[in-house]
Amino acid sequence: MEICYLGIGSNLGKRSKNLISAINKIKSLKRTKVIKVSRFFITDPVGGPAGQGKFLNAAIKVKTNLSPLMFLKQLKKIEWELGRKENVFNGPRTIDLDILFYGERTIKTKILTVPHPRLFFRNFVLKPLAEII
Ligand code: PH2
Ligand code: MG
Ligand code: MG
Repeated sequence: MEICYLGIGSNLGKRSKNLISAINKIKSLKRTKVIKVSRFFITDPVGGPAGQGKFLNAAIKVKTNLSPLMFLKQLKKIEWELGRKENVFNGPRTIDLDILFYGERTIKTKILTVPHPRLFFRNFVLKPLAEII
């Protein structure tokens, strides 16, 4: 099993409900265990269109036997199930699930880059991550 860290965020709809539902769905993924969940942080939006609402952000630690691309596919499915339709870059979203680290691997494909390429510039990721790492 590989240890992975995920960043999660929401700034549309019931933000804490969205985070909790996403975490529960991740808990019920096969070959995957949620080990730690950070507190939920209210954060100012970074980038994206002006005037979007504040985010609720958290980080979670999981163990998984799913391959990185299979894991990504499952996370995208959860985003979709929770009603994510928005596609504006850095824009408002009901739920965003990002793979920050997947074990010690570095991955660079069209659909997945790990470690997450913007993680190191984003306090809304680093703060919750620091709490659980
Ligand atoms: N996600 C983004 C862009 N900006 N800002 C905050 N505060 N929190 C986020 O999760 C966030 C963001 C793109 O995924
Ligand atoms: Mg993101
Ligand atoms: Mg994302």
